[in-house]
Amino acid sequence: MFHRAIVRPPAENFADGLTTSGLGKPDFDLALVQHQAYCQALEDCGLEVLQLPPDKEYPDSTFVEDTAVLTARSAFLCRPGAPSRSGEVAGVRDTIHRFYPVVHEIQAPGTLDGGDICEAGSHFFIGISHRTNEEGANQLARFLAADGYTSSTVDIRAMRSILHLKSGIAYLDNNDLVVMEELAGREEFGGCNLIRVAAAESYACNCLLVNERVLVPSGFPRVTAELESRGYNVLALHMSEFRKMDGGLSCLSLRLGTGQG
Ligand code: CIR
Repeated sequence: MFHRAIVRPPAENFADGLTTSGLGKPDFDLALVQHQAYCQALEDCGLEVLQLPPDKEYPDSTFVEDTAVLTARSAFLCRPGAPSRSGEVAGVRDTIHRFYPVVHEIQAPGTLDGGDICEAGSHFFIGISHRTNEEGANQLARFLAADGYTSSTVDIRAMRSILHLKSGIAYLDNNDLVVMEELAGREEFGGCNLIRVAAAESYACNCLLVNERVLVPSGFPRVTAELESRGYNVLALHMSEFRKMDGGLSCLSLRLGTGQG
């Protein structure tokens, strides 16, 4: 169960962030409205939402998930792989320290983005991407092992369709893993119940279980229907402006579990 989330609303120069989507320039006012609805949804799921101030120095800083990995046992400050985002970590450090007595940090030459880390029960899938390198993955794996977790890596560097591992997978409950068709054959996921998502709806792979609800981006009826048919209580949220900047639902928050902070 989660009881708190850390978010950072987009700054007015949000459109200057990194993107490969080709979907056009995001509308800042609409992004703010969508962000507010996202925060409201988290509150409706029972979370206290801690809003950090918008940070114009880092146009991608609304994607706060990439700056840290939070588990029930520890916190890890990331070392983002995009040079333009490396300064974002300093902006969450104090907040993370407020809630965790022990905070580990990924060290150079390791790089690691939170979007590449998928917690699946007591196991973690760690994406090796153009943002997270093997050194960063190994450092995190060692920290996780010391905490009693297992982990495995999933190399997505050859894929052009996704930025981070969690752009293509989401772990829900009961060993259910939402997975894009392109990743569904990977043996790394052999132990999970796969909920396969066709290419046309693959953006909806980045969905998010928050207590009793699953947040999904709106506009993906097949994924929504599939999750509902499996008994999930789905809540659809408009994400168009964040999608234009390659961001998904999970990227917009850091979630803290019961017992932390
Ligand atoms: C970036 O390219 O870093 C941002 N424009 C999008 C980051 C999305 N974050 C995520 O998937 N965890």
